[in-house]
Amino acid sequence: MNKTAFITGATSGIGKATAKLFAYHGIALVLCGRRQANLDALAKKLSAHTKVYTLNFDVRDKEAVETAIKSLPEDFASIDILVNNAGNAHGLDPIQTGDLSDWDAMIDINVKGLLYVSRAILPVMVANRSGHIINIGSTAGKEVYPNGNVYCASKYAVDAINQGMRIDLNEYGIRVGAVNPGLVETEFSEVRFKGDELRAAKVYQGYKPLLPEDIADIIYFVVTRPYHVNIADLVVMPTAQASSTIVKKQV
Ligand code: NDP
Ligand code: 8X3
Repeated sequence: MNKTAFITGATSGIGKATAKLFAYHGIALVLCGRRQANLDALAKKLSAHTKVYTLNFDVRDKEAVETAIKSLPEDFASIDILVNNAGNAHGLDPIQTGDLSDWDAMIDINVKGLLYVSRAILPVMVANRSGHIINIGSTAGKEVYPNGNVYCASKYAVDAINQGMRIDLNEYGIRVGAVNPGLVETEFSEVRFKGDELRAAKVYQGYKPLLPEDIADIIYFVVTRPYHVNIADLVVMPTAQASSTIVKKQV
């Protein structure tokens, strides 16, 4: 496919799996994240299949976001597909004891970071009168669960931003849609539990969780629909999951 995709959070999990699948289909890639070694390793691997450029910035830093995106070489500057994927949960605590720095991280990364990146890329899409934005939300943005409070709020915000983008960009022919996964086995829980690998592993034990490749398949499906088809909002869970709190586990 003769297109260029800009993927945030490409250093692991859903973003990395999406980068791989896009590369195998010849989509040129701008891969973003903070871990340069991961970006370099992925770029090296995927360069056999497509053109790859890496950008290292923290989505919380609006100047860095703008500078990085402005620095894109001409070959990569005309973005057709933006996958707003960078994000994480930080902590799982009741509201009355939540850690303020965790709250800042979730709002700054999942909400403000997504906005900064979108704002920096949108002028090109508006000028081209075409483009496709895929916002990675969550079932946490559809249903609040115990101790999910601020993470859920950040993903409800992504849901609202997804709708708002679609409305405002309608006249420019830019497609906007969200993919909202349930439980996907990635580095997500390791980050949420601050490196506690045992606690993180337990989240995915006793049932078959989604894999990042499952979400990548869906994102690829979304971007390969004919132009008149916009998948506006999609929720996907493992078969074992019925809601944020109901997961059928083998005991
Ligand atoms: P991972 O932890 O595996 O990946 C998160 C990605 O986000 C990494 O590439 C990380 O890159 C990037 N990232 C995090 N913080 C920043 C930052 N400040 N600046 C730039 N990049 C950042 O988790 P997932 O793949 O699971 O998460 C991807 C998205 O999917 C998130 O938005 C998450 O909320 C969402 N999601 C995940 C689900 C799950 O169960 N796993 C379910 C529903 C939604 P680096 O550290 O290199 O900066
Ligand atoms: C990630 C899924 O259920 O851990 O967004 O919030 S959950």
